[in-house]
Amino acid sequence: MDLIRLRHLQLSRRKYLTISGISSMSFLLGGCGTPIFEDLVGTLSEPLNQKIEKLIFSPQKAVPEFSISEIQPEELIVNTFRYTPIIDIEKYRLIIDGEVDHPLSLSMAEIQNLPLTSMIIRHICVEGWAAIVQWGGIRLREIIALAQPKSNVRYAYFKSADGYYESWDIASALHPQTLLAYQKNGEPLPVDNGAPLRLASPIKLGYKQSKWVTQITLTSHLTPFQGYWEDQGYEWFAGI
Ligand SMILES: Nc1nc2c(c(=O)[nH]1)N[C@H]1C(S)=C(S)[C@@H](COP(=O)(O)O)O[C@H]1N2
Ligand SMILES: [Mo]
Repeated sequence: MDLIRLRHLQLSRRKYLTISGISSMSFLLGGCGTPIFEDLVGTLSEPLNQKIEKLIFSPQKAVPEFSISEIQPEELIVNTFRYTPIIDIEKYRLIIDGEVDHPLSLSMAEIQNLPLTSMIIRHICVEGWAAIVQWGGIRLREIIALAQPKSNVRYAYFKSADGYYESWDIASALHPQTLLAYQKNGEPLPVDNGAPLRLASPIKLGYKQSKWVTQITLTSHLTPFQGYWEDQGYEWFAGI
């Protein structure tokens, strides 16, 4: 009886999350006739709230990186648990919403206009393999800063086009080596590795690094849905 009730609550919660995701998305897409990139540049000059600003500018320990000769192109195993989604790049938008002053809806062209950061790090999967990979993309902290998060934001939720979902602590999301990557080993990111946009970071295990990210929601609280693997018993923080 209790178990069934819990399951039911989880299901209705899941339904609610989906619906609220869709309605906030149509709000974003429908709400503005002005060129988004001009809006974006406008927000760059606005001050960030002090708490988030402190996290972004406080010296976070950089993880040592590898050299180009150490890249292991054959070692990165495609690890997809559901299916590889088909994404129309012309229609693709990255949504950034939640407890923010400037919700965003960005095309890949707008994202690729932002500064490119490249890093060579080790990807570690709990299934017992690792690979040294070069990732190129935009620092997640720069996108988060553009959205102007409110000072009570503590978590970032990531929704993926294959139904995968993840949540991260905000400090890890704001780490300078946490990227939204669209390049792998100097080439455009292959679809199997998460194109158009995936998370890449040397401070988290492989399952935290969502592929095919479509939505980032900044919140002050964790929901009962913490991540695709976490909800099946994997550790939430999953730091390296
Ligand atoms: N959307 C999505 N992201 C995902 C996964 C997935 O199945 N779906 N698998 C995760 C796991 S366990 C790992 S190890 C890495 C694998 O990335 P790769 O397929 O590019 O090697 O993606 C992570 N991100
Ligand atoms: Mo993994």
